[in-house]
Amino acid sequence: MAHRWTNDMTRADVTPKELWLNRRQIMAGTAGIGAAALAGRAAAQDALEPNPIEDITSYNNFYEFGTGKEDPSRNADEMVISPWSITVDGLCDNPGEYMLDDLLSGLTTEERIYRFRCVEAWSMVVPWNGVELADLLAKLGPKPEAKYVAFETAVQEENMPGVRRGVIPFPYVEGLRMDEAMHPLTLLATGIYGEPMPKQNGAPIRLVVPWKYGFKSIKSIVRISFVENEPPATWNIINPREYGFYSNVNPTHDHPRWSQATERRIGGGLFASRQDTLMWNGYDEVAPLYEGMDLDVNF
Ligand SMILES: Nc1nc2c(c(=O)[nH]1)N[C@H]1C(S)=C(S)[C@@H](COP(=O)(O)O)O[C@H]1N2
Ligand SMILES: [Mo]
Repeated sequence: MAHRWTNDMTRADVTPKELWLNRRQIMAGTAGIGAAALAGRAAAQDALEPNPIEDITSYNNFYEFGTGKEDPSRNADEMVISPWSITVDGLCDNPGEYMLDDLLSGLTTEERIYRFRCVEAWSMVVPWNGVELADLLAKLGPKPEAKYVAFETAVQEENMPGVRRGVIPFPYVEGLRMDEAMHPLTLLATGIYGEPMPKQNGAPIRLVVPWKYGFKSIKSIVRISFVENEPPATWNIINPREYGFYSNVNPTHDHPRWSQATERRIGGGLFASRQDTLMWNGYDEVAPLYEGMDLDVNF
């Protein structure tokens, strides 16, 4: 276990399911090109190369702790994460206030290396561990009328300088359509590199939706609600013209103020250069969820 997440991890070190997921990512990103061309293609080359933990924990967005990329690593230490309870409410069979451990008991822990793409056009590769959101939702028993799942972040005013300054409206809220929430790629992550989730990354539990821009991946979750109608989402409330509810990674739909065609991979080294952004962030298997939708309207 100690060596599982070293940076020179080989294919032999990853679980079969993960290997399968990552192989599909690579194939999705390189359809139709040969081995030689593949070697020259950064997006495919780095698909399995996670960023070092130092990158992942020092360049963050977590506005509860300030708007600067270094504010979360500087300020998140004050957040109290134990005990942690989550309120489950709305259209489900098992609402209630649960201690985090009880909520997760019996669920299988997964290890997944995912590309992570921020709407600001930077990206990383992060080795998450956590549970499939689908497994938890199944345990909570969604009623047929539940069409969406809504999430809410903790507000600890005394421990969160960004909340005290009111840099954006809090609590931070997000939501997914039920089929997005049930997709096997969608994780509730409880750690990185096999260690408990660092506070600046959303301890003790945060969402990870790898085909959507980073802001959909809400941190430090204290409420999960099953609802009938599209729930509010923080960036969509702040600026609906720039941030839609779906927020699927889409290189052909530019943000009004900048291009989404390329991205800058955070971190030094060989792959730090700009690279093409892939449709669905490379996770083509989600395309059927949006069949028949106009992605320039439902952006
Ligand atoms: N509660 C909360 N969740 C949040 C944010 C935030 O400000 N508050 N920022 C989002 C944005 S914009 C991004 S890019 C990711 C960053 O996750 P990371 O710091 O783990 O890279 O968290 C998302 N989740
Ligand atoms: Mo972001």
